[in-house]
Amino acid sequence: MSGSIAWNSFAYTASYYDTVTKTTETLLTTEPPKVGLVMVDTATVAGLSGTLWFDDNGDKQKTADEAAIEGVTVRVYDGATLVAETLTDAAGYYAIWGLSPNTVYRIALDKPDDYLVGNPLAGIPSQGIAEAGSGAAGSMAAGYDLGVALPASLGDRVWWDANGDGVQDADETGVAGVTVALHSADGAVVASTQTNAAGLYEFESVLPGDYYLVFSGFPAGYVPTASGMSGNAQTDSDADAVGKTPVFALVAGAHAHSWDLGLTLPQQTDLSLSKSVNKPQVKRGEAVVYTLVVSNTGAHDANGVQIHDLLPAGLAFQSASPLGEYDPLTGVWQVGWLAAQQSRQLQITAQVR
Ligand SMILES: [Ca+2]
Ligand SMILES: [Ca+2]
Ligand SMILES: [Ca+2]
Repeated sequence: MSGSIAWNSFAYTASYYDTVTKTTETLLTTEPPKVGLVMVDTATVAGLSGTLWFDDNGDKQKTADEAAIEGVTVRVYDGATLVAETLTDAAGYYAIWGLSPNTVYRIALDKPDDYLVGNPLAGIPSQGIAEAGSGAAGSMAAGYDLGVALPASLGDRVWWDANGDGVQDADETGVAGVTVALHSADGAVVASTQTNAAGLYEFESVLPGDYYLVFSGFPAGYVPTASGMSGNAQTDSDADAVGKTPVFALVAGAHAHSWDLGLTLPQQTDLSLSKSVNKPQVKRGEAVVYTLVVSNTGAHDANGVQIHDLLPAGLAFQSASPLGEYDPLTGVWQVGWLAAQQSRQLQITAQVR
């Protein structure tokens, strides 16, 4: 008999009931029954095999930098019945032989111990149930691979960028109730949430992959502030003018808590200018001093401020204070940066021609 091992026979006495003669007969000693282990006949069974790996980038492909998972218990079920189990080797490979041919089984990574701290799947949610069809008798169906990934999280804060500089300053507060939608790179909405009273939001247990965020539902009148202004992911804003971030890669196990949005009131005409003169009437040849005061009465710093004030032909420019800011030929006062609620003054001294 081929395919057999560990056969043994031994002395015995036995009888059997013959259904034809309807008598009890004693077995002949020349035909001993055999006991022992039977090697399964490879012509009547089939197998399943595959590989387990950490799919760090969530693309369902195993790339060279993604590690195999050794020592995971792979179980095969027929319906609810566990029919076989084995461990993955150092290459993450498993193979289970002795299954019925042309049968659909379920493969599961459902051994609780595997998910405990220090074990191969520690920190990963129980998963990996897949249908697997065995092939023809004598075949090993390959490719039942399972990529698993530690979930990632991301967040962080929508804030009121009071001074409009695109940076989360220590005295700037959060904005509650802003909607944050997490989209996969293909545009589908994966999850949605709102910022809390502190302006914070978070998505937990996100599978690795490529995503972008869309912020919406801003308080009336507010618009996103400029992105990338601080050079520090923790304090900058990350969305464009309509509240959408670029697509970013979220890797397995990452905690990407630096996706922020600054909201600001649009720049408005909040500069005022006053002009006074030191004497109401002047005579020819006298000096006269004009005082110009520009005030930023808005909530935002203003930059690139210019005042145009060309002296009339009857006045000859003499000096301006502070020096270097006023050009008497063009009449332009270069104020430059003017912080919110601040004023600047320019004095121009001229002589009556
Ligand atoms: Ca991958
Ligand atoms: Ca700011
Ligand atoms: Ca940021």
